[in-house]
Order: sequence, then structure tokens, then C-alpha cells
Amino acid sequence: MPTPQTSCSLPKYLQDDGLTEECRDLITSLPTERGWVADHFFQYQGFWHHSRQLQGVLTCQNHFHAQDSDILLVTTPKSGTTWLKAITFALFNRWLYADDPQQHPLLTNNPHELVPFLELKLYVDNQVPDLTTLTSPRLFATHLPFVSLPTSVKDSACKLVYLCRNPKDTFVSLWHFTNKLRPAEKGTNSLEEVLDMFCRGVSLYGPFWDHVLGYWKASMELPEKVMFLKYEEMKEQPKVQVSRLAEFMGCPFSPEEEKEGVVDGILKLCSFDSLSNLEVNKSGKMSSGEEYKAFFRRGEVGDSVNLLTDEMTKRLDEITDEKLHGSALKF
Ligand code: PAP
Repeated sequence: MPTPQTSCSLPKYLQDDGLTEECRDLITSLPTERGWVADHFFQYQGFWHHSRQLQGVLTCQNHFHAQDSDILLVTTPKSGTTWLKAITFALFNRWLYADDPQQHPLLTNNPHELVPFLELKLYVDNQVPDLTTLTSPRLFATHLPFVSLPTSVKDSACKLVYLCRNPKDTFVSLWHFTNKLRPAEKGTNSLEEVLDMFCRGVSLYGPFWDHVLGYWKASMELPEKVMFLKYEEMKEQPKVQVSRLAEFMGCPFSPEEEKEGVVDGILKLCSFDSLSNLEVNKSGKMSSGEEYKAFFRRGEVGDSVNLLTDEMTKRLDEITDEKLHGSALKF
């Protein structure tokens, strides 16, 4: 059984120094695989996590108390989390900066700072923040699979917005992103090797298909609670999807707002071009060390053709067909 590593050359969020006894004990009993960035992945409740991330999951499960008015953004990694955070933040706060748009927080803050992750930020390192002082509705984000959500999320009336992306582009985006996070001395991950792992379900918060299906089913059973979105649909019909989102979140656009082009304004503010060209996103860093610019690469649908061979594409398509068979979900 591997012992958690303490390498200092890893980004902070992948270091193991702050693990609790509970987490260390748990890790010794969990299935393990080679990680894409850190040395190991551990499988907890059916999904793969790095150890520090797992600590965040446990602390969040133990301490997060959802409120009925909360909105939780849930994504599979690399499916447009940064974009969704920006859009939902802009939607909720659209009245505050209408008179002085230059003061909009999205112009000087990365979306990840404005809508924090539960397990990767608020509850990281076994921190237990006091979130009761935040004004409601509170906006949080997570990559947690449905099965691992804190019980209060399921038991309360809080709403979940789930965003995913076709598995080929998700995989390619993840490959690029994790290569940037790997310590220089480790080099780039072999594409063939990590594709094989992805197909076996061994990826950050994977299996990808189980993650998606968990929320797909929940959105079918509880459409008032879980909204299911795809990155491709957001790209294709941004105005339609953002209007749906505003309605789901309880802040629909008024006819006057529609006329005044408020939706267009939000989409422009949150577009790949606008956000990626802001100074904060070009030169800033997360407190855990990742550069904000790593979250803006190309932002295109179908980008996987630029990296995957026909054989790799076929393999991912076949697995996707097989896994989603009977679910009515298609990518
Ligand atoms: P995360 O899950 O680790 O937070 P996430 O934001 O989902 O990351 O992934 C970044 C992807 O969203 C990148 O995709 P790519 O690698 O295929 O290029 C990134 O380019 C894309 N992205 C970031 N911001 C936007 C945006 N404003 N509009 C559209 N796509 C975006």
C-alpha cells in the first residue's frame, strides 16, 4: 500500500502534508492506481481522487450544511467550470454593477475566486469555514460525483447545476491541463497510457461516464433540483441556455432586460476572449499555485480531432455508446 507522498515540487493542492488520521487510515484501505499528476489516485465511493482532494471530500461531507437557497455548480473537470462560474456569478449579481460595469468583480478576479470549490478550496486541508455569514443565495462549486455529495445537499431544497462535456474534448482538455500541473522533472504523460486509464475510469473524479450518468439520472428524477447542461449546448445556443439557467436559479430575465441586451452583455463579459485577455487571468495564480491562464486554452467544441488518432476516437466513441446505452443521453 503506498504511503501518501510529500513531494514539495507538486502544486500545493496535490501535496499530502495536511492529511488527518481519518484520511490516512481510509487511504490504506482504498484501491489505488497511478495518478496523472500526483503519484497515486485513491478510489473512494467508486471515484478516483488524489489524497489531498480526498481529504477535502471527507471534510466537506462531514461539515458542509446546505441551505435551501444554495446553488451548487457541479462539473466533471474540464467541462467548462470556469465559464459556468463566471456566468452564474454574473447572473446573480447583474443588478449590482449595472450602473458601473467597470467595477464588475469578474474584471479583476478569476471566476474560481468568486465561486469557490467546496472540497478543493473551502474545505481543503481539513479547514471548516463559517459559511453561515455569507449572504444568500450562496453560490458554490464542486466536482463531487452525485453519490458523494454531503447528505444536506440531497436532503435540502438547494439546487444543482450540472455541466458536462463530450468525453473526447474533456479527455483532451484534461490531458493538456494535467501536463501543465506535473512537475517539470516528470515530463508529459503518455497520451496512450492516460487514454487507457481514462477508458478504465481512472481519471480525476472518474469514471467520467459514471459521474455524468449519476447527475443525468438525478436530473430526470428531480428536474426541479438538478439542471443538466452540456458545454456543446452552451456553445451552440448560449442565449437559450443562459436564459434557462437564470430561470432555474430563480432570477429569470425580465422582458425589459431581454430588450436591453442584458443576456448578451453577460455572455460577452464571460466569453473566452474577454476573460482570457484580462490581466488577472493572464498573470494571476490560485493560492494553491495553479496559474489562472491554465484554465483558458482553446475553448472549442471538437478540439479532440487535433490530438486523438482515429483509433483513439473510435475507442472513446465505442465506450461512450456502451456506457450510455439505454440512458437516452447522447454526446
Ligand atoms: P476545471 O474543471 O479544472 O475548473 P474548466 O474550466 O472546466 O476547468 O476547463 C477549462 C476548459 O474550459 C478549457 O477547455 P479546452 O482545454 O478545451 O480549451 C478552457 O479553454 C475552457 N474555457 C475556459 N473559459 C471558457 C469560457 N469563458 N468559455 C468557453 N470555454 C472556456
